[in-house]
Amino acid sequence: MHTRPEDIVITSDNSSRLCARTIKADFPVLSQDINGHKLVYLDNAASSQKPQSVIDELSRFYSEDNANIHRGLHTLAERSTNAYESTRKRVAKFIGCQNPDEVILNSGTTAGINLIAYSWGEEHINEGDEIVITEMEHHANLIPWVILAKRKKAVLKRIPITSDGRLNLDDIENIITDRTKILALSHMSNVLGTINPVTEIAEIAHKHGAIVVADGAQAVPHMPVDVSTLGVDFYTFSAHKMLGPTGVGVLWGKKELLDKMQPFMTGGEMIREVHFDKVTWAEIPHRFEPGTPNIAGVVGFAAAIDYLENIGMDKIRQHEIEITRYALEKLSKIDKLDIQGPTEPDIRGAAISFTDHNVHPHDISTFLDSKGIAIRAGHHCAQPLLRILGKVATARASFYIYNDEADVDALVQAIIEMKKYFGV
Ligand code: 7TS
Repeated sequence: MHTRPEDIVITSDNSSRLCARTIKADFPVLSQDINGHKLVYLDNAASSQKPQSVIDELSRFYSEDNANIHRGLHTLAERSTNAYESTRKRVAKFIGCQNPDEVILNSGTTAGINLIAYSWGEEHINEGDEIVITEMEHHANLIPWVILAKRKKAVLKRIPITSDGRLNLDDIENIITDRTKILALSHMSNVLGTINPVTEIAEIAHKHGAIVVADGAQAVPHMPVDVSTLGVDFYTFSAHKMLGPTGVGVLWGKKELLDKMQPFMTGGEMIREVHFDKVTWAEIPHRFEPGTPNIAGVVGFAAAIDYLENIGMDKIRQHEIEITRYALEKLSKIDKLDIQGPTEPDIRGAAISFTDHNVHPHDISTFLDSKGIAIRAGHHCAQPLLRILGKVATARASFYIYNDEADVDALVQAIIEMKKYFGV
């Protein structure tokens, strides 16, 4: 069921393009009709669909290997532990990390950012210190810092956005100062699609002695990411947005920082020695993985990474640049439709937010669903950003490896029909 090199179609301009139709056949959920129409799934920024190989691996694990990890001495326990730990190595390689101990497996991006805000933040943030975020953050990379700033009487500062949805770095030297202890920013915005110049901004933060956390929830599924050259200290992402199971995620952190951090959550399998009056912690990564994790999900995640690597992250990025270019071009021709975010596909991902002058985003989504098209409408867990954009909600179509121009055409056609239906 894996996509093979022969599935990559070479076009006349020599750029390799994905054959989305072949890829689609690997995803059983996509073969169904919704409301009498072939499903067009454009809600990938919320969660991606799963290829048969991931579904099979979950089933295989439960059918053949299932046992708890890091504790049993019997054969199934050993197999489960090996499968779980081999995903850790797989993830490390996928993101360019040399030491798998720097990879903490958890429930998702939200868990990773909360861990840093509590473990690192509790120890290092003091009254009057500055925490810098951006105006385009998802609540997962916003609320933990709002709470930390309140708890510690620290100052929360933010990098503003430009009218075309990029970070405005004009005043960056005044925003990031010697009082800045931490900079937390998204690598790719889930609303605007913007790919932020993380390396450039991280360099400024490091010059002032701050640490840098990047939220890679929208980036890792869609483009090559190499933490060894990105220039950040912590990086977080979620398996479910990159073909993997839900409830699995990754926090990558530099060993020298993780080694010094106290655990955020305590319990089984994260200790060295426990007494009634004293506890010592296990080494990383186990110190930050208390309790029984989503073992099957982690094992299935390796199959998702296999699937993506088999295609190649460079090719995935190229495919999405092309589909984004096509979608922006088509959508921008629709009357009274506003598109958010940068207009150049080279500096953005394939999540495209838009609003109609007359039809509420929820009604857009409901109408599109009646045509079998799944998009998301709402504030996308970025209320402060939506307020800045002057919107209560937007409609958002987000594309992935199994989407092609025909899906864009279906979206555009349905929006045109919707406007006719509402008479606007
Ligand atoms: N950060 C970003 C940039 C995100 O887009 C999301 C999820 C998260 C963090 C949280 O990830 P989780 O896996 O821990 O939940 N974004 C969305 C979205 O845009 N629509 O639904 C979920």
